[in-house]
Order: sequence, then C-alpha cells, then structure tokens
Amino acid sequence: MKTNISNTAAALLLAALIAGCGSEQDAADDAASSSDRTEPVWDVEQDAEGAAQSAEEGAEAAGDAIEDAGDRAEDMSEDAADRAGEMADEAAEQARDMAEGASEAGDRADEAMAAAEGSRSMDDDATAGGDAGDPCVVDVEVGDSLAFSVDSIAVPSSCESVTINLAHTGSLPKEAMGHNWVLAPADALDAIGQAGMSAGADNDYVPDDDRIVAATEIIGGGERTSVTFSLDDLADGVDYAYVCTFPGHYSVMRGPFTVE
Ligand SMILES: [Cu+2]
Repeated sequence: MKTNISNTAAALLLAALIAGCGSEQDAADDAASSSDRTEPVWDVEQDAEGAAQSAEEGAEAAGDAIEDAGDRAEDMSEDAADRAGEMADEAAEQARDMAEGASEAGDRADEAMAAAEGSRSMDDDATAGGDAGDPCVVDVEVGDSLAFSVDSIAVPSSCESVTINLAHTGSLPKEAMGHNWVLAPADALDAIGQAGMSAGADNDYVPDDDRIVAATEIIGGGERTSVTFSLDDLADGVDYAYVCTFPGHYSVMRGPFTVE
C-alpha cells in the first residue's frame, strides 16, 4: 500500500519536472523564435519568466503532493497497524474466553463426577448401617470379592420376623462369584460350608441340614434376593452366625447374628 502511494508520488514529481522542463524549453523556444519576429523583447522575457515560475510552482506542487502522499501513507499504515493490533487483541480475548469456558466445563465435569462418587459412597454407608426405617429388615450387599458389606448383624427381639435383603453390586456372574446368605448355629458353619460344595449349584450350595435356620439362593452381579424367617426358629442359648456357602467362601464370608 505504502509502496504504491510512494510510486504515485514519484510519478507525480516526475510529471511535474517534465512539465517544468517542457515549459522552460518552450519558453526558450518562444524566446528564440520571437527574437526573429518583430514582437517586443520584454514580452519574450516575461513569457520566459512566467514559464520558469510556473515550472517552479509545478515542482513545488509536486513536492507538496509527495509530502501529502507520504503523510497519507504514514497515516494509513498507522491506522492499519492500529486495526491489526485491535484485531489481534480481540482474537486473544476470544481465545482467553474460550479457554476459560473450556476449563469451567472441565471443572463442572469434575464436580459432577465427585458428586456421583459422593452419592455412591453415601449409599454404601447407608447399607452398612442396615435399614434405618425398620430394624427388622436388614440390607446386606456383596460384590466381586469375598466379603459382606456388614461385619455383624443384630436385630431386636421384638421382631416378629426378620428379612435379609441381599444385593450383589458386582458385575461377575453367579457361576464365578456367586453369593448367598445362610443362617445357622455358629459352630455348624464349617460343616455346612463343606457340605454345601457337595450340594451343588442346583441346590444353591445349601445342604439338606436341619440346623440351617434360613438361606437365600445364590445370586450374581446385579441381582438381588431376600429371605424372611421368624426369631421363634432360633433356639435359646445358641450362638448364631451367617455364612456364604458358595464353594471356597465359607471360611471368610461369615459374621455373628445376634438378637438383642
Ligand atoms: Cu460368597
């Protein structure tokens, strides 16, 4: 842009100079030819002076034009630089806004995940304490490991009946990581656990044994089951315990069951 304007200014100057030279030459020619003629000399001199003056004026005007063009070019390049700077600032600001928006979205995603984790762990806490609404209904969870969600179970003696809700929160099928909940005298758990393997999957690994008070079916990941029994079925002066009779689980998956 600036180069073009400078070129134009140079062309103007050149044109002015040529015009100036031409006028001087013409004036000289006029003077030379007029001396042959009979016209008064002072007219010729005046013509020459006038031509020279107009040439000077032309040159001056050309100089002014160059200066103006230069100024305009400078102004325009300054404006262009200003505009480019403004645009760069705006682009940078937009980029900053976008980056902020992205990081805010990331924060919100993190918060949502944290909230989800929190609600999950709160659920775990709730089941560990049993069913707060009814002390005679006990929620027990199992998963993809050899463990019940509760270390022991205690129910009030006032319960007409007791219900155990067993939920498998894992993902493994019952053939690989099945669990059940079986209530029996504490000193009979080993025998019942060993006999359970022989009973087989068709019997949910629960042997035919009169000492067993209550038993659920075997469940796998995502399944739930329950069993309800009367406290009248428990003999006085006997310690009871619950156990999982899935093969290999009875030695570690067990806990005391007490009536208070
Ligand atoms: Cu088990």
